[in-house]
Amino acid sequence: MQMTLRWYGSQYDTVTLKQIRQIPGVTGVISTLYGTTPGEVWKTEDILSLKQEIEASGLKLAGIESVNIHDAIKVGTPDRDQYIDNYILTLERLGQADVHLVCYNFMPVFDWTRTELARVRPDGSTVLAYNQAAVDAIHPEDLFASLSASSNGTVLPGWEPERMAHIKELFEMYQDVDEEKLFANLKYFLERIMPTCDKYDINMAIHPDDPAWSVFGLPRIITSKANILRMMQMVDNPHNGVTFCSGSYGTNLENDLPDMIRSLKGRIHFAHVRNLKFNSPTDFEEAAHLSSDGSFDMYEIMLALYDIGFTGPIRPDHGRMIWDEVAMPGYGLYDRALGAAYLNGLWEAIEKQHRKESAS
Ligand SMILES: [Mn+2]
Repeated sequence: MQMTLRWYGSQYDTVTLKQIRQIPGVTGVISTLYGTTPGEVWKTEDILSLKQEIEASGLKLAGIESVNIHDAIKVGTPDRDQYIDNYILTLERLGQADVHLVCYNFMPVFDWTRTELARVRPDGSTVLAYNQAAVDAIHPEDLFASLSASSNGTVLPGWEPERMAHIKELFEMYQDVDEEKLFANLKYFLERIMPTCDKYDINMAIHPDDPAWSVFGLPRIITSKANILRMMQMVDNPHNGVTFCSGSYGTNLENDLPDMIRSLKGRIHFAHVRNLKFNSPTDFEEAAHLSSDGSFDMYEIMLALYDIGFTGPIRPDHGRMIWDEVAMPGYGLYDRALGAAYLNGLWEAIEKQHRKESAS
């Protein structure tokens, strides 16, 4: 595996490439062109300048998170082919720039949903949290207002004000889209882009829906082992793969994370590894990465990745806000650096144990 950190670019991120470079074992970053909007064709010069800036710091651009999908593609409106053509052009330019990993999601309207961005934990750190009763009691527009008020002045990816200004129209667009239609539209999209992915060896890595169930009555499909295997089989190409995000699949306690990882051997192209602490099945908060701070066995998750021969980029995911850092919620430096060091430690132990066992 290659340990990476997500980086939002020098214009948007409070964390610098120099800081990331100094985290032991981190060799690359996962980034994107944050100024772009879904549906737009990325400019080669912008891709190359992002890549050069990262490489000049001694890091590698390990992949893109995300190239977002225009709603026309998810809804399947008549103009979707134009947007898929644009997506293909972006993929070609990324491939020509030697980028081979693209993370994306297929969630209607909202990327991820949390009800609090700074819930205080017993140690005084603050974390993102989700409470289903709070979601059920709020209108989506009000949720956006309350989240942006506590985002420390940053723009939350997936919750951009331009996008949220059209939230009513977005909900109307998805009115007739159910899970089956969403699956069909995803299949259509993947079938069209796969020849380009084959040509440039681009691994597409779909991010699970977060949380892994329907919110605000919108359909959600990338939520469970059965659904993700259905998606792998419906377009059975190794470039059609997964971002295994423990914190997103893990929102549903029925998902057995190590078992899911093992069932996706060869199709996990990217991993997000973080821990959650459940107070009830519908109320959780984002804990430190350490197993004992949350509800997941992080050793078993890393062991499963090791067992399937995972070699792709991995990153710690949302971190707690600690040591008085002010940053985008979930994306400060300190706790993600601790997360990276901890995951590297688990990996080293697993690797050495395995080597000892195979030598004896
Ligand atoms: Mn994730």
